[in-house]
Amino acid sequence: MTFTHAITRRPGKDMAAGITTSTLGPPDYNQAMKQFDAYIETLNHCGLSVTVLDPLDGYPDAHFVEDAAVVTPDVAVITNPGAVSRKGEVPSIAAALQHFRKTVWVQPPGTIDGGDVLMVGRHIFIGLSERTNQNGARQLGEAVTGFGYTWTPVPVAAGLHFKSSVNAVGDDTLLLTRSFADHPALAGFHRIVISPQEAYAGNTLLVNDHLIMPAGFPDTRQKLKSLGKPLIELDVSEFRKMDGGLTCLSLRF
Ligand code: CIR
Repeated sequence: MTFTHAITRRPGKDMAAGITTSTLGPPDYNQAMKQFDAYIETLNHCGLSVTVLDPLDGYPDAHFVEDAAVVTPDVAVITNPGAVSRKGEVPSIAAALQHFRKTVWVQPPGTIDGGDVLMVGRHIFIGLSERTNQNGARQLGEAVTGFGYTWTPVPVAAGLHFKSSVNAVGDDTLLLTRSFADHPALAGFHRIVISPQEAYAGNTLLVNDHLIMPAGFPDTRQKLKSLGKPLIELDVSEFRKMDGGLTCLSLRF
């Protein structure tokens, strides 16, 4: 899929108040801003026109915009995020997306975070996690099947979201952690399995045939180099401290 646009949001000064399970310590705001600017520059370099929203007061996780919507070429599905503290992020993302797509809203009791949704061609894997429930997955599935998409729910036993561990790095190639390596739903793909000590590198982003990976994972870097695509490493250490990474910092479409 070729992307032309991205929506992002600058981190707020209160970013350290977001949800995290990490023990890496609090993020440094100034460092995070530098990393965010480099991320925007990289998306521009990959050919995207990037909308940068202002921080959203009172929502310290709001720069993880990916969780608030799922954007397909035909429709933008506005999510009902699984974390109560994040539900108020959704209206401003819907407002930004309505310039580009018709919007459909996931209704309670369905919950879904965009981080659980992986689109590979016209198939969508939907992780069932602490944030995404069966009802939310079904609502997303129903919103896109009319446009020729199929979908599969996949239980997420490890990591925050499905895409914390599994991402597409080519049309038929997935980069994944060992816990998903033998999952029957993923068996039809060529699979690149990440070594356990580099699990965070599973959050690698494919944008217009460029691979953007987190810096500091030499073994995964070597494996990805064999795909022959331009490979860009970005330091996202401050976002990692808040359980975030490369995919969650933008909506691409
Ligand atoms: C959260 O726990 O919701 C945020 N601190 C991190 C969200 C990361 N989102 C993503 O990977 N899609």
